[in-house]
This record gives sequence, C-alpha cells and structure tokens, in this order.
Amino acid sequence: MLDALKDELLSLVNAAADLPALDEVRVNALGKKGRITGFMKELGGLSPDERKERGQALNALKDEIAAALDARKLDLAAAHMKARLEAERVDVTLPVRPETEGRIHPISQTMDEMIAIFAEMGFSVAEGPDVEDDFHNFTALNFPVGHPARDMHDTFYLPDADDKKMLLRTHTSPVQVRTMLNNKPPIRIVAPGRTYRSDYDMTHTPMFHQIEGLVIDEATNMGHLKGCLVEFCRAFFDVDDLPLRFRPSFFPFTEPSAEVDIGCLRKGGELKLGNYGDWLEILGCGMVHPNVLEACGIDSTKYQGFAFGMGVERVAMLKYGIPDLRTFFEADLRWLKHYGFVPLDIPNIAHGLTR
Ligand code: 2NL
Repeated sequence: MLDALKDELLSLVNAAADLPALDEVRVNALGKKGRITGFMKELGGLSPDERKERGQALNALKDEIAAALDARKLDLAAAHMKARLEAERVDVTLPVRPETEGRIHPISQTMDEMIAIFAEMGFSVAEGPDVEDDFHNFTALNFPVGHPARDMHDTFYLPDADDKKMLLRTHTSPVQVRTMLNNKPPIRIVAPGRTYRSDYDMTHTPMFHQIEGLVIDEATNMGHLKGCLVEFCRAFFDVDDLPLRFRPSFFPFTEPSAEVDIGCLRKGGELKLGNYGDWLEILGCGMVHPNVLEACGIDSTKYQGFAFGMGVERVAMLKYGIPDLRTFFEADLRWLKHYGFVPLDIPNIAHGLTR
C-alpha cells in the first residue's frame, strides 16, 4: 500500500509544472494534514513490533518524497531562470537608437578624441582640483613674483581662507606639478580640464578648457616633442601630410619654448587644413624649465622633459566648423542638437576620429 502511495506521490512531484504547484504537492504529502503525516499519526494505535516496522517504512517514504521534492524544485528553478533569460534577452550589439534626444557636448567629444590619441601613444590621464593655491598654479611653474598673469585682473582669487591665497587654476599645469611632486620619472601624462581667467569678449570666456601634456625621462629631447605633436595633429585633424611649423616663443615654464602652426589654406572665408603654404597657430610647447623640475622635486641634472598645452575650444571650433566661441556655454539645446554628438559614439583610434 505504501508502494502505491509512493508511486502516486512521485508522479505528482514530477508532474508539478511550477513552484506553486510543487509546493501544493509538498503540503498534501508532508504538511500537517498531509497523507504521510496522516499515516504517522496512526502509528500510536499499533503494537510495538508493527509500529517499529511501519514507522521505519513511513520515515523512508517521507525521506524519499522530500528528496524528490528538492530535486524537482532545483529543476523548476533552473527552467524558470532559463525562460527569464530567453524572455529578457537584450541585443547589446544594437547601435544607439538614433531618436535618442541627448547629445555629447563638442568640448567633451573633442577632449575624448584627444585623450584617445594620447592614450594610444602611452600617455595616462591626470586630473586635479579646479581650486588651486599660488604655489601649484604659479610659483612652481617659474612665474616670478609680480608676473602680470598673477594680477587680480587676470586671475580669479577666492576670498582668503586659512591665510592661504586660493584661486581658480588659470591653466591645467598645476595638475602636472602635482604629478611630478607625487611620482618618480618616467612620467607621461595628459591633463585635460576646465581653466579660468578673468576675460570676456569675442574670443575669450571666463571658463574654458585646456589639455596639457608632460613627458619626463632621462633623455627626453625636442625631437621627441616634435614627433609627438606631429603624430597628434595628423591623427586629430585626419590629414596625413599636415605640415607643422615650430616658431621660437616664450613661456616662464619652458626653455626653449615654441609655438606650433599647422598648414592651412584661407580662401573666401573658408579654412582648409593641409600643405597649402598658409599657417595657423594651434598650440604652445617647450622643454620643461629646470627651475620647474627642481620646484617639483625632480633632479634637473638627471632628468629632462617636454610639455605642451592647447585650448580645447579653439581646436574644436576649427575641427567642427563652429564659428562663435561664446555659443559653447549658452546651454542652447538647438545648438547642442546641431553641433553635439550621439552618445556612446565614443572616439577611438580604430573607428577613425572624423565623421
Ligand atoms: C598654450 C601653451 C603650454 C606648458 C603649456 C607646462 C607644464 C609644466 C611644465 C612646463 Cl608642469 N610646461 N605646460 C608648456 C608649454 C606650453 O601651453 O598655448 N596653452 C594654451
């Protein structure tokens, strides 16, 4: 008789189509009013010998049904998960929906493109605070006391706190100063970010963006600097034979210093980049001044390096034909729809950086 019950219960367990149905089978077999439990309750009325034999048989049956319930439960849970995974499948290779409203600002896109190129060359990205002190923004960079850039008219100073004069960084160079102070050469970093100067007209906004680069090693020289910048400009503007011209210049933090022009053609208000004989200034660079290395704890008799810096807005305007600087910061959604980039259209070298 128990064999018949066993067969019946096992077939009910295996027939349960889902977890609630299986639980119902469990309650009907092993619950307080379950059928096996019912037989257990009758044991009291049996003789000791009968009770022993019957009790053992019922316990074995109970264990077997419990094990079958557990096994079936695992199967049903796995089947349930499999069905969910099928039903909720997402094709991650699908492109971003073109109707997506959001756009990446051209400044973000341009900085990501620059970072992609420099990353390929082995540069790391370094960041630092927008609020800086005099030492990291000026003194360590060989700006003499009384240099015009330190003037209240050019630099945003914050109200005095803890008798330390704080300011909004006027370039991203303090990021490299911090990197040199905290790391041993060789160093190879780019520092992209916001910068601030008290200036507002057709070609200046009080907040703008820069990317600077710094390479320090034992034998780093101006040949490395030229090669690096030629490689960068050709990749960034996607012109293979783009010529570069290095003109002597002056910055407090580099010696020698140079300004770099790229070849172009100006014709009827249009501007074309390439080997056409005209020149357009694009960035500044030089060999890091020994005073800067020493101020940043680097032995200038053992190490030397190059640095460069460029304005992101200027280069973005050039590359994407954006005529007016001030529109970058007007938060005009129609402008962003026109000049912005589709999200997840992430710049990368293999893809090509120009569309
Ligand atoms: C420009 C020129 C430049 C640097 C930035 C730099 C940083 C350190 C040491 C030495 Cl920590 N130099 N940066 C060097 C030369 C030029 O920027 O026209 N920027 C918009």
